[in-house]
Amino acid sequence: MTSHLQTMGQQSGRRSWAEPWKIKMVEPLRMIDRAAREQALAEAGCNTFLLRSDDVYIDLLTDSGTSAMSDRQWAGMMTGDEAYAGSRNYYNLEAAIRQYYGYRYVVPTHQGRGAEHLISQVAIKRGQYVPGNMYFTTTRLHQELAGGIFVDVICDEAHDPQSTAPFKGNVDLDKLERLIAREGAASIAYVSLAGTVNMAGGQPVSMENVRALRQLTAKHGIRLYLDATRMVENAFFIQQQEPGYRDKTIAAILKEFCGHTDGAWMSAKKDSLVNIGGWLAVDDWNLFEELRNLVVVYEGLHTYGGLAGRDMEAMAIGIAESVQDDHVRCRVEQVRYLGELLSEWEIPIVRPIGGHAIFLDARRFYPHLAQDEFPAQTLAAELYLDSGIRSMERGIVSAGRSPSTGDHYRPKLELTRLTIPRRVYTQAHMDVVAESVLAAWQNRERTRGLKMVYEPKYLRFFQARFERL
Ligand code: P71
Repeated sequence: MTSHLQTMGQQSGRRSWAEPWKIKMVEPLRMIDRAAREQALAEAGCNTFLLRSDDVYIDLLTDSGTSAMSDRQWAGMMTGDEAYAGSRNYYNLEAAIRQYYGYRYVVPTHQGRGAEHLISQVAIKRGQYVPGNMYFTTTRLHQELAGGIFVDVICDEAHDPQSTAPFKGNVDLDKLERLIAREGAASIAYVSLAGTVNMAGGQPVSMENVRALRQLTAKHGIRLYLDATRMVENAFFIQQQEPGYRDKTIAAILKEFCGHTDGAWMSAKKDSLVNIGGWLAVDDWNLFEELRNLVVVYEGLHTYGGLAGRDMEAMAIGIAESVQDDHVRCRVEQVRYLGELLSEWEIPIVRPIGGHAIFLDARRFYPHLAQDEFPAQTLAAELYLDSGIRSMERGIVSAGRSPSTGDHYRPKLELTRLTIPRRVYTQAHMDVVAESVLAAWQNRERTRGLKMVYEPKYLRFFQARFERL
């Protein structure tokens, strides 16, 4: 062949692979011009959460609730049993969770934070510690609202965007042991473990780590609960990277991993390919009784938890689809494709490339900006101005303030997240995104920061407003 053009596979010296689906329905995209984007961004207080989605071209704000459902899921929606109590779809959901995650008792919730609320209220006593592998915004807030004190026990590598350790989501067992020795096992509510740690860049936890963690917590009689939101993607990394797992299916790895924990909460809006939904599942009957009593106060009866029957059906089907090996590979490899392009162009991103998103290292885009000038928020604004692409700040704004000192938490990681919805965008979209990031990178030295002009009390990143300096 004389052509210089190479397929994706040829570029990496292998046969190409493609999405394990074809497209049956499309949703037109709209791109407004630069002047309109300037105006939209100003009206949004330079906060991408406050943009109207009609003003967004490629929406990489989040992979939460933004995935495309399959024809089977849509067909399932038509079989919704909208009974107030005992809906058939609840039992289908329960069966899917038992089959694929392995927990016995299931409480549906409207989404992940509904489940976080319940487990935090039931399992935390005021003043107890909740060690976890890096905070997540809503998770930590519910733990704190229940009177818990979050303690970060993730390995140090997780806080270093340039460390290429393969399992940067791992708990540092020494940190946890020191906490137990200092405070006593009785002062620890439970260990809060997340699969593919979101705020660290979608970094996985190894099977070896969860096994060791299980041993340690069991020795001290401490419960271990899992944030299973992106656990399927975590299972893929175990399959690809951990010795002994190459020949196991994602489904088998998922179940083995969950088997080392006492229960899990889930935002099904991610892995499970639905637009809304979540759950909480445990093995302990007494705990379950408390949870399903509390769910009726905040979410709805324990057989719908704030969801319509049709939503539970879509979730049950989505769970089964989500653990298919070809689906997960395609999903994670698409993220990797975007990341490798950016890396090739020497644009600083968190390495290794995580499961659900590319995290741009805003500190290295804008070394001239202080953290109080919100580098990651600035980069999100710049990307939107360049091309209408929407990303999300994951730095000092997301970290919020310490409830005890009132000062900003100052995370080491100052990141802008390009989050890829599942089964929604194509490789061509990824190319357009990469070129927009390149434009922001080339303009980095001329870029000025932001000041915060409005700060809400809870989860400030959602509604805070900024002005350009
Ligand atoms: C994400 C989200 C959605 C979100 C939440 C807060 C701020 C910005 C965006 C939600 C998660 C998550 C993990 C690991 C629990 C939740 C809450 N992530 N655990 O990444 O990633 O679930 O949104 O269904 O309530 O954009 P919920």
